[in-house]
Amino acid sequence: KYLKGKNVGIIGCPFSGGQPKEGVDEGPIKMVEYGLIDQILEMGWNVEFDGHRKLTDLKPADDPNIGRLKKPRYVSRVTKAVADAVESNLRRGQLALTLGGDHSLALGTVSGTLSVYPEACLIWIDAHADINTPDTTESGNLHGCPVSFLLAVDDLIQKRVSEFSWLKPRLRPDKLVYIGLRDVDPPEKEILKKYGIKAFSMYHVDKYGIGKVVEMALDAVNPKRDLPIHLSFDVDALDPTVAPSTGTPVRGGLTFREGHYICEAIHETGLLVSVDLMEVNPSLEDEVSVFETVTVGCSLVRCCLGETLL
Ligand code: EXY
Ligand code: MN
Ligand code: MN
Ligand code: MN
Repeated sequence: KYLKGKNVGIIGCPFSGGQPKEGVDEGPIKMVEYGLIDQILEMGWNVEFDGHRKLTDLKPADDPNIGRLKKPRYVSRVTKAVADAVESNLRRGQLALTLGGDHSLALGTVSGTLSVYPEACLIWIDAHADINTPDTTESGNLHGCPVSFLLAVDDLIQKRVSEFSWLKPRLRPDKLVYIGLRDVDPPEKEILKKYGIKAFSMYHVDKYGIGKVVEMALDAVNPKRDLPIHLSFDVDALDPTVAPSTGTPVRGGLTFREGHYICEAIHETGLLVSVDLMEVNPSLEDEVSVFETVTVGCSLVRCCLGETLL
């Protein structure tokens, strides 16, 4: 409906600055090495990919904490560049596919999407809510904060740091929905409650089944099924037995099929304009785990592009 034809622009983002573990920057590199581009071409898509972004060039010489926030300048510069890349892909009629990298990158991807499609809804698949503010974050890791920076609510905007002044908070709380949550910090729960943000935790997946949950999630943010969709998929939403090589694994996650079903069902709406696949860290765990995590990342992406539907 929003995109004409099967054109995808891939934004490879080797970036780990939003959290402390090295290796997550290798996630996009490994997904491409494992053949993701060819797989997408074989599905009949036109693919634009000019290699991974040189994001380390943006690293400032000095980047002291701002309050608790770690590497704020680096994260800000990188995510600004990513926002511009997503915006440019969308303006050229391509689906924007961003491969991470840590989830702070969503500061850029979601901003880019909302600058082209202000009416877009955001479906966030994650074990975590990633909605800490500069005040509530205990870790100071920006991959735990992107959603609070994106939200268009006055009392969060006041708390923002000037370093991120490029970022226009445009996301209305009623356009955001979560699936897969199971490790949410107490202040994050307060924020979800305060703004009435719809969230389907693993409890709801167990209770209703994934089919019903995706339907309810779409009903919440896209009741007429007419708005563009940004899907931000953190691979740690999957159970660690399915995707072990990730920095913040939490037991009790989505099964292989539940994860894929979400991507298939969202593809099926015909409304998907922007996809993030984040937090694959090929330097964690053993060789088999890395293989499983990278290949599941690739197959989730393919399902977003329609692979498994008949
Ligand atoms: N809530 C914790 C924090 O803010 O540090 C953990 C966040 C993990 C974020 C992962 C990537 O989704
Ligand atoms: Mn996340
Ligand atoms: Mn997560
Ligand atoms: Mn926690």
